Amino acid sequence: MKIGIVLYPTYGGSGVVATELGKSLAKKGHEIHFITYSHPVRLGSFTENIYYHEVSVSDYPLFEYEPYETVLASKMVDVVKHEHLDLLHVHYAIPHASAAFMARQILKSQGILIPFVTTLHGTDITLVGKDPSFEPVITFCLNESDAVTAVSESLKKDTYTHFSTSKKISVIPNFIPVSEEKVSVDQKIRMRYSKIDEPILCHISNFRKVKRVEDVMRVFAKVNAVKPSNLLLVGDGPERFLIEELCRELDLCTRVKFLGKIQDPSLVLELADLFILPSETESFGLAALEAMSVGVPVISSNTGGIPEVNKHGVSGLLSDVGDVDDMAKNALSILESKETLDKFKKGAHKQALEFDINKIVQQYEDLYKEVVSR
Ligand code: GMT
Repeated sequence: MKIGIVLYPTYGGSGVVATELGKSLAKKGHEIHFITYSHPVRLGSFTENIYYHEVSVSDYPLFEYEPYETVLASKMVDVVKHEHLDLLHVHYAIPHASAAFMARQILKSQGILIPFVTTLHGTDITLVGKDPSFEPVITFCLNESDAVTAVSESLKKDTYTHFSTSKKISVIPNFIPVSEEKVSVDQKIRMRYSKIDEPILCHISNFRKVKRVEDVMRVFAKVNAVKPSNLLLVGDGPERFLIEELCRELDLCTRVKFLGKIQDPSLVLELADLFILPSETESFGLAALEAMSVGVPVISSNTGGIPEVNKHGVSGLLSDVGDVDDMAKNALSILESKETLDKFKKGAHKQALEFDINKIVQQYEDLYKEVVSR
């Protein structure tokens, strides 16, 4: 099949999922055309069957805002027409599904039929809770998509709560390549960040408010007070400055390392003993799954789609949002002994296998076939 994938090319989970999906489909022989405004972070260099079409918006002196959606729709029309695509898969309702709708209508007027699949990742749905002015556009996009997927049962439920649509939504969760073999940790590298018997805790995010990185620091402070530990923070974003200040205030700087944005965080995760994800809301929690895939148990909040990924007592432990005391208690209980830690590490890895890339990508392929054959 020839598939156009429209995505946000950034470090965010939706961009990672869309890029890894395209790469995996390309390996299976499909021809993949990424359409977005800059080179997707996880795309890497030349890969067979993969094409990248950049959407560049010129600065129009007359307009205050750049008309990205219009330029994107024009690019989609061009790519579908000249590369003879069978299907468009857009990640996020706005502006990607609305641009896909426009492209589909333009192409229809030229006698070309192109279906589009919309995947909801969360922010487009939760956004409406904050700004209802988007509601009519998103509802319309959901209804007009040839198929809609959501990354968790929780997100599917939220979508029906926020939008008056009866459109069928298929749940296709986030995925990850999971190796059957045990990851062997490079002790030399590990010892640069921790003494031999000290645990390493880790958090990865875009440091948005919704991630509650302050809770990560407070949980870490409580764990470290009982059991000397180390914390690796990966990513960057609006809250980073405040978190660095808090780290100094709590006198934790010798034990906390801010590593910044990292293209492939799996190498950092392999060094860790625990992953902390205390988010306010999370439609899935890809970062937690990435940790679990290398056998790292997860201390998380029990919100949104997280409980569908992190199984309480198996791959980690869950607490109410903001309950840092409970999260610290849970972290210490997992770190209590080598036996308990090993039990959770195995549980995390086993649970990650449920979301192995080979199982999940097949679900997208089946959906594409069904949509194209209609
Ligand atoms: O978490 C973020 O801030 C990034 C965001 C995005 O849109 O890229 O991630 C969302 O999509 C991911 C992939 O489906 C999910 O794993 C994340 O849980 C979801 N983030 C939120 O719901 C806050």
